Amino acid sequence: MKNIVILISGGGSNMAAIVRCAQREGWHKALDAQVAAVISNRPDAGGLAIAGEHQIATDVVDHKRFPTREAFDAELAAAIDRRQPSLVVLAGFMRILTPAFVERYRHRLINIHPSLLPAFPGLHTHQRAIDAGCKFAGATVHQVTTELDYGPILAQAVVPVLPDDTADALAARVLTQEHLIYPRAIAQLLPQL
Ligand code: NHR
Ligand code: GAR
Repeated sequence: MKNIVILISGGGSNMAAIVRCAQREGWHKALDAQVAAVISNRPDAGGLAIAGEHQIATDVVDHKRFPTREAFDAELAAAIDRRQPSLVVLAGFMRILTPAFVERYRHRLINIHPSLLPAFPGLHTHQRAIDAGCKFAGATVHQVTTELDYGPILAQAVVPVLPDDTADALAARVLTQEHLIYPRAIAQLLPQL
């Protein structure tokens, strides 16, 4: 069985979309894969309750309890490794990961970023796209490398930026597409793992 571990920091709507797709498409049988655990760096992340409703194991590794990024990442890796993962999925996970962590999960660590990479890596992508006058925005699923928001691209979705768009309105439009492309990208990747 290929175990998928999903890392979240907030609402977990991408995580929920992946879990629902796995159930709907029967990944257990069709892909010999399951979402084995959801891990949050924030104890109050809304996604933890959603995972619980689906009887998925949850863990919290609170970054505020660790003096350095290295110490946090070591504890996070220990929590992940307990689930014997084939794939580690960042889904709205908001802590930058150290090179040692990224190396540990090389080729089995992926992220979804709310921009059309390589445009707008980092934070506040929607406002930056609006400010730049972009006519289109979107989301990117990519393999995580030590360079932030940079690894090989697995999938993208495009949405229009509308006149008088706000960052919130654009974010919601992008998020709808994220929920479609992230489960698809994972289902495509799993047979190669
Ligand atoms: N780590 C590596 N090494 N490479 C990537 O591509 C990563 C990563 C960790 C997270 C997600 C990413 C995004 O999709 C991601 C990709 C957080 C920040 C950030 O600056 C930047 C990019 C991403 C996630 N975080 C602040 C920090 O100091 C904290 C912000 C907060 O806690 O709210 O870590 O956009
Ligand atoms: C998503 O839009 C995701 O792409 C983005 O945060 C949102 C999380 O939503 N990720 C980042 O900005 C990473 N820095 P969710 O918690 O409901 O999936």
